[in-house]
Amino acid sequence: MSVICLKDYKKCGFEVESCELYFELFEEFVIVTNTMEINKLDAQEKHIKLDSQELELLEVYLNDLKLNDTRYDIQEESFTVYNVPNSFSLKIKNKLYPQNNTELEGLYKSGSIFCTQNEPEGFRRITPYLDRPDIMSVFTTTIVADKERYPVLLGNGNKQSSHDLADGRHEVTWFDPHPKPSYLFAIVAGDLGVISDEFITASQTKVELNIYCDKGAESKCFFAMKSLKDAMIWDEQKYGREYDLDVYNIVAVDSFNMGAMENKGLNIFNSHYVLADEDKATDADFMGIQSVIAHEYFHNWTGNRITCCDWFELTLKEGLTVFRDQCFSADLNSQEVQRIEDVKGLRERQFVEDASPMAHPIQPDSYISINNFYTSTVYEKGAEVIRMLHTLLGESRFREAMDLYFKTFDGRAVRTGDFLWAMSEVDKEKRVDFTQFKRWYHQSGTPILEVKDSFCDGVYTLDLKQVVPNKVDEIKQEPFYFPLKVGLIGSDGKEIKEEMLVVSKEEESFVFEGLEAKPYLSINRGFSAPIIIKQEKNEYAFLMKHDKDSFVKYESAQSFALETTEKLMESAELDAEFLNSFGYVLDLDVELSYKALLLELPSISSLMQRQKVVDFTPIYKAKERLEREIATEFKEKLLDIYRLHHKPKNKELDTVSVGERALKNRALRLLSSLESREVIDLAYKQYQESLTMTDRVVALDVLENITSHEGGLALDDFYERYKDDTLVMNKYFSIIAASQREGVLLRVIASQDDEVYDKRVPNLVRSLVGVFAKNYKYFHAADGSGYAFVADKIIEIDKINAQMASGLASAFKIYNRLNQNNKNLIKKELECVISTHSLSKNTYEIISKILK
Ligand code: HT7
Ligand code: ZN
Repeated sequence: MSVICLKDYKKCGFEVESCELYFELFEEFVIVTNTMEINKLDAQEKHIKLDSQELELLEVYLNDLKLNDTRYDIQEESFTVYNVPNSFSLKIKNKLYPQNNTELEGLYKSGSIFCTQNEPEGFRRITPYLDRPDIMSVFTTTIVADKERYPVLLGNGNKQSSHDLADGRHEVTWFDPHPKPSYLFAIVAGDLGVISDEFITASQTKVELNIYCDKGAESKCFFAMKSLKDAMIWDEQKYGREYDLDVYNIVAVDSFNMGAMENKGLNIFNSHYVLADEDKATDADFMGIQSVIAHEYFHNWTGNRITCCDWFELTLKEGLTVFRDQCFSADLNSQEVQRIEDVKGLRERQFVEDASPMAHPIQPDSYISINNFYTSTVYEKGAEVIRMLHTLLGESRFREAMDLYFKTFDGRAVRTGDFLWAMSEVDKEKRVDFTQFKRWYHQSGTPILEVKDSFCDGVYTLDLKQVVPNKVDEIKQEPFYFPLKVGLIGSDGKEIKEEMLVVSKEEESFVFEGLEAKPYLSINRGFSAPIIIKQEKNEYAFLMKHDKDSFVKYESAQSFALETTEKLMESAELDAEFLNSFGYVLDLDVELSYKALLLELPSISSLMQRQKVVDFTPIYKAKERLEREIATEFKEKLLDIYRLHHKPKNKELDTVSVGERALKNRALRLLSSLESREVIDLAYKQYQESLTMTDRVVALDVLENITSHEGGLALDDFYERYKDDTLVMNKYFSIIAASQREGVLLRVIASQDDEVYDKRVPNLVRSLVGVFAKNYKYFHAADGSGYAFVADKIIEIDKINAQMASGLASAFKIYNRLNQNNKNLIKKELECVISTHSLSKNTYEIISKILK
């Protein structure tokens, strides 16, 4: 398999001045005619080699002259035209079969809707092209189709013309004035429902807003529309960025490989991130919609107007846009909850990736399939790196730098180095050593900061040691440069001071003078750096009570629970101080969603990450024991919380209502470990009487895990109610696949035969097989049955959709951390997968890295 390397980048010898595309859509095939005006930039170039994949070529014209096949050559991944002049018009006609396209890249069909997905390399499956992000061109798109079947025909940019043709067909032409790379190209054709609205920009331009969906689902699009308008205002106010076309179209489709795609003026979304109403979407689903709608909108500036020079620069647009969407969600909802949720996500996904053979820097230096690099590292760690710059520079300098970035690079394909240049230009006080800071872009792994402190004669000293892991290939890495927000708190609980330290050396000390007594240390406030803190002595109980920093308060509760669970793995004694602190939090008067987070016990994944050799059985046992002890000790308090906040008829989405549901459901989950009749009744009643999907799904999940009788009744009821709604059925399959009850694998296997299940729909595969692969108890079963099942699925799905298959394969990335028995079992399965005939390069890349 060929490896693409960062160091091999070469500027293209040609530019595409304009690209006119003509799509003739039929039921059995599609004819694409692509007319490009091309200029040579490098006189040495004799032939033009375009990217092309699985295309059936019909005709080729150079400057209107039809070429015979001696003038061009079509290979597996390219199409070359020989001896081209300095400037020329190249017209290529080819044929596609979108109805057979199960990879969901290029032009494909989601149900009866024609749609496209071109990032990163889908465009070459539509027409031969210089399919790389630094080739930016002006596109005109005409779509011709049967008017009755496809009344809606959409393209990028603004609608230019439309008219009816003979035989019941019609054509629509779209023109996008903004030069763009091919990965942002899109078309959609279908018989779609729509909701429309408008937005007046700060400079008083009217923008038409449309959200298209399957007919009948229109009423589920209003929250997405509200989120879009919120995002448009936010980007104007926060970054001075206005929208730049007459229309902004969003289309929701069911078959989609990822969350959504920021095609210029024509976003295409996984329907999961558009459609929602209170009866069928959870509070978390609503938050997901708000954040993904905003993310794609923000890409219009950070991604589309300024794009990436090559795919090694992916984090330039993704890390920055995730940072922007995180700040947006924090501004609209709760700063403290958003920060904690973001850090939780980072640790569950990115820290695990960083500790695995798949670890890579946010700017990788090589890849086999770029599709494998849409990772948590590039996205979430990338966002943390931007956040550190924001912290180091401060809000107003950061904004100044962003303005400079937009002004300097608008309309260009650039590199992270260009972004860092803009940041450094505003750093008048020279706060940041950018040379060292750049290591975050090129080094992988999560640094550990070992912290020791001492107090003598009024001086408090912090001794810090950075332990930087080696790269996957054992190459030594250098210390990082990062902001470390610390607070010192007096024994009376009063804040003494807060400071932002800048850490840059392998070992360094910071002193704080003039103190009366040794203070309590609150470290990495707000999670100012994406690192792991290791302290000799921890003051969790004190910090849970007195720290004003909402993140460190949460962190202390988590760490206390982690250590308590670990102690339970070795002894029968439960730490009484932990129970006291937990009781203290139960009585806290803070925002309810935040309180629900403070009461959350550590996940299996976070416990697993701390073990040298992972053994899931003791982890599960200790966690279950801790839950039971807490529920027994605080049964009455938890019941009081439950009763106080259980409002089954309330469907509102305001902060208090969402917080009440989060908190009372936390109480219910904790109580469920008692497996008592009282709790079963409570959960069953909640399942039956609640009007929100949040409450219904939590109750169903609780019942599924503690009682086969009521669990079975509720699950059957859920199935009957929602079997016609695929989005809700994803939740049904996930609950089965994540269940801790025995016999899960057999139920997962049986679910594949359910008439709702379809292995060609990524959401369904992720909900069933993907969720099962995260069910540590059964995926890692000692008899190897979980591994064998998932490995079989990888082989099967790889033939349908390589991106989906490689996503499943990454579930095996904790291979090197497991005990020898599990390792042997995995090895056997993965060796079988990797030897499969014509395995995709996506899956090959992941498995070969794991087995290395
Ligand atoms: N920029 C997009 C990344 C993407 C994608 C989206 C949908 C289907 C396949 C895809 N491949 C890459 C999504 C984003 O980050 O906004
Ligand atoms: Zn993105």
